[in-house]
Amino acid sequence: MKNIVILISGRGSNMEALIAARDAGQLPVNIAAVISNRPAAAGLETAAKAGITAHFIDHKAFAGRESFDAALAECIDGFAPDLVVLAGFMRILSDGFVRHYAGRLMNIHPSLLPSFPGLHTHRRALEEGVRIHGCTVHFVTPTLDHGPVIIQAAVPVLDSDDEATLAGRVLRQEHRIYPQAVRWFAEDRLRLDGGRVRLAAELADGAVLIAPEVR
Ligand code: NHR
Ligand code: GAR
Repeated sequence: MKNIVILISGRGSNMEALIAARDAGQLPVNIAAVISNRPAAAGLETAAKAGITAHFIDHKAFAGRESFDAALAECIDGFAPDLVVLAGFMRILSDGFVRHYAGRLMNIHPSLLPSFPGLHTHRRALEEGVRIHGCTVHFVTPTLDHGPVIIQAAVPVLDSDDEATLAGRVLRQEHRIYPQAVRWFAEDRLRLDGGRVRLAAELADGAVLIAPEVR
């Protein structure tokens, strides 16, 4: 079974969705650790209560991004993860960090990329007057919010929406698509093909079928 490490900064509801999928037998991964860059992240307590190793590495205790990223990578690598999952992680990561985890670093972003990379996506979607908004799971590359797309979900934008109602509608979809994307990774079904993600057909469980001879 593959090992994953989840990085959070706050509430951790996407992390909870992954834990719930695992508990329901729908996500065959070992959640080796949850790490936050914010000591006060509510998700740390949620993880600990679920029996998952929970650490924080306070980015404010470091002189710069490179030294924080080095400490973060050292902590992550102690768990030997096959996949690192950014779940509401709010620090931009340096090129060196991203290259170290190339092909095994995923993020969920609260917009339909390539629209609205960066922060405050729901506010910006409302300001632009778009009628369709959503969320994206992608592999992380050094260019912020531009890596290969794994799965997206779309939601309508209603006239009655404010930032909070729109964020809530998107978040419910995040909780569906993130476990799905991580499950595909766990099943070894994601392939990169010239910057595009391909999904392999469901594989048999590795057994060799020995059929009776046909006479
Ligand atoms: N790092 C790289 N190199 N590439 C990506 O695609 C990344 C990444 C790090 C995080 C998540 C991303 C999102 O989904 C993510 C993707 C933080 C910021 C940001 O501006 C932007 C995008 C994302 C995460 N952070 C501020 C910073 O200075 C801090 C903001 C805060 O602490 O509230 O790092 O949206
Ligand atoms: C989620 O909506 C996630 O997509 C977004 O923050 C929220 C975290 O919620 N991520 C970013 O904005 C990354 N910059 P959660 O902590 O409850 O999962």
